[in-house]
Amino acid sequence: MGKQPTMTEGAGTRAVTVEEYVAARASAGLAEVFGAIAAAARQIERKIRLAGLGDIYGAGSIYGAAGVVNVQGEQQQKLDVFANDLLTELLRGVASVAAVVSEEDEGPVVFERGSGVRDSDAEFVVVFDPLDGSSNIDVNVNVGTIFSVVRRVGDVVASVLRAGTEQVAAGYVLYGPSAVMVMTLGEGVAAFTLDEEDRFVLTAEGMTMPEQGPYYSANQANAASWPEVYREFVRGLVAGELGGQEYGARYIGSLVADFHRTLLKGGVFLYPPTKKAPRGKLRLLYEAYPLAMVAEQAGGAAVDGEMRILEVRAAGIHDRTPLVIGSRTEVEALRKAVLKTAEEVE
Ligand code: FBP
Repeated sequence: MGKQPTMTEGAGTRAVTVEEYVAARASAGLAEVFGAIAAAARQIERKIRLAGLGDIYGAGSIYGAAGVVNVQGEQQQKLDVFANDLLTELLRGVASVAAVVSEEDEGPVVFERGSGVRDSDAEFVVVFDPLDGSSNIDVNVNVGTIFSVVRRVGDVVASVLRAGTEQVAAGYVLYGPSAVMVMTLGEGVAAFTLDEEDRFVLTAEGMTMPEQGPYYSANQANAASWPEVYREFVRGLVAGELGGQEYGARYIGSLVADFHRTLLKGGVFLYPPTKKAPRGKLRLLYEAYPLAMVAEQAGGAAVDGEMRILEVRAAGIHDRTPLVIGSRTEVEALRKAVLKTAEEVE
């Protein structure tokens, strides 16, 4: 994980916050965006950490369904709604943000800027999955927030429906034993850990994903409904056919947690097309694009089976995609196998 980066100031050194890190490398407007995401993440982390106590302190449980079905047709969890409302409100307070697009909302939430804020100031659109891994919220397993920042070019929807290569920043916050924000501005990957003073401080820089890793991660209960090439790929991994590497299986069922392990340890996470979800289950704009940018910036790769995820164009803000992401060796091997199968079919 590398040396603990600090900022030398006078005689002493002190930790670098994510806001300072971004301000030193990008615009003040983007640093404010990260400030709002960090502020939301602090409150979400606290809510999740104390969630089990709700009943005891009579606050009522924050666990469970909110009784509303979201645009995905999923039962919204109370924590989904809490995280979504919080991120939206904190980003509304940032002048450089024109609008947000969330997994939980049908369409973009466009912020009406009062007088004194020029339209051009609102240069960003922030796209996010406020709480990823909903099925794990109530069982105290790691969940996360995933975010992507794009430049607004005229219409908000047109701005976010451009290729993933147009992202100016991306990342996620993992709410685990410690809360960690992993992000990229397009020049490498850095991690920030929530400290006792409630700040996200820099704990790793220039993070790289191993070229090949010891784990594959997939919901194998779906394997019978995967295209044959994916079943054959996993069989080959387990049989040690990819350069003799031995593989163990790991699947948490929270994308952020499964990706974070893959970033640190290497290997591959895959959510192939299934009979139930022939276009994949995971969402392109606020799950695949941001994680693909982090993966590539760390020397890894991400494809939809055939294409580089960052070059896939979305037709709608809630588009889904197959996702194969992780170390370059495994992802390239899978892509080659899928392309070969496609050629044979032609
Ligand atoms: P949301 O919780 O944000 O809807 O995310 C989808 C997700 O929970 C991912 O975090 C995870 O990788 C996947 O779905 C798990 O799906 P499954 O239960 O089909 O394995």
